[in-house]
Amino acid sequence: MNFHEEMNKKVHQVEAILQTYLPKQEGLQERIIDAMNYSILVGGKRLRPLIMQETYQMFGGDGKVVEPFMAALEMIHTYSLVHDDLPAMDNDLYRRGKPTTHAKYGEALAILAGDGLLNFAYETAAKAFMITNDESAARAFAVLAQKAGIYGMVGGQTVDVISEKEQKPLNMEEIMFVHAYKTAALLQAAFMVGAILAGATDEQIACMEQIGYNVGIAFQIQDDILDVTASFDELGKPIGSDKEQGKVTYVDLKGLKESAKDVEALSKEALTLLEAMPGDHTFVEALITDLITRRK
Ligand code: GRG
Repeated sequence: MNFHEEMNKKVHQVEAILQTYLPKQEGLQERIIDAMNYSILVGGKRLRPLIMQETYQMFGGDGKVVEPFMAALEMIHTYSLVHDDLPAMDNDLYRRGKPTTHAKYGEALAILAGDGLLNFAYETAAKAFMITNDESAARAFAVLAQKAGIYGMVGGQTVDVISEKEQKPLNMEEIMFVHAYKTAALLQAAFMVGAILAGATDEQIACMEQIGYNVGIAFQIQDDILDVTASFDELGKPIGSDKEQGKVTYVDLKGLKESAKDVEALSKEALTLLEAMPGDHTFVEALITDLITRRK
């Protein structure tokens, strides 16, 4: 398998699915819908919907019920980036090499576009209930909502923002909390929702949650490493932003070498857990391996 060719093919398939769930740019609210669709279509690796679809297929799922959840998760991820880039948060003008939503549409529209994406995500996920009567859809919906909310991404972002605004550097335990909630939670949702919809057992779902945790933490440490070692061209956004904001990161506390080792150990453990799961996981394995060495 040529991983990058396969990845490109799958990303195109995911984007075709996403397209079918985007809101139509019409009506008096056309401007906000334009801002929402710009934020989604401006690029991105589509990791979360891709992982969700792969996991669904791995556990034998072959229907369409996963599709509204894939779109919903990417909408939630996109809203989080739009809000994270706002002046009140990271105040970033570039993401994915393009102007951020507030840089292009103004701050008020960017706040509303984020709100619009979050709400539309749940409108979209709810379409799964029109595809199936199976209780797995309700369970998947609950996991998605939990991992995005105060017991997930919003919770992690809050601890991160408070530490930054109050200039109280985080200790290792708090950094791990932020990584687990802010970053890993949505990846856990991707691994878990796919498994739940395909009828995985509770034990298998718990295993997918752990894999999502490992991949999420490894992904975030790698993000911190890239923030000090990559270039603007590689990342499509300014580097050194953590330092500029006075943040203490995992890399500050453990050093580059140890951090890189931890990324590898976490990823290896995720691969071992994956081995015990049914179905074909060749692509997910390659994806996890690719994430360890990513430069963007
Ligand atoms: C505003 C509630 C709220 C949360 C914001 C997403 C986020 C939380 C903060 C962005 C900063 C950051 C380092 C988040 C960690 C997760 C992460 C690395 C997100 C970027 O995900 P990618 O690389 O993005 O999958 P693309 O652009 O490929 O979609």
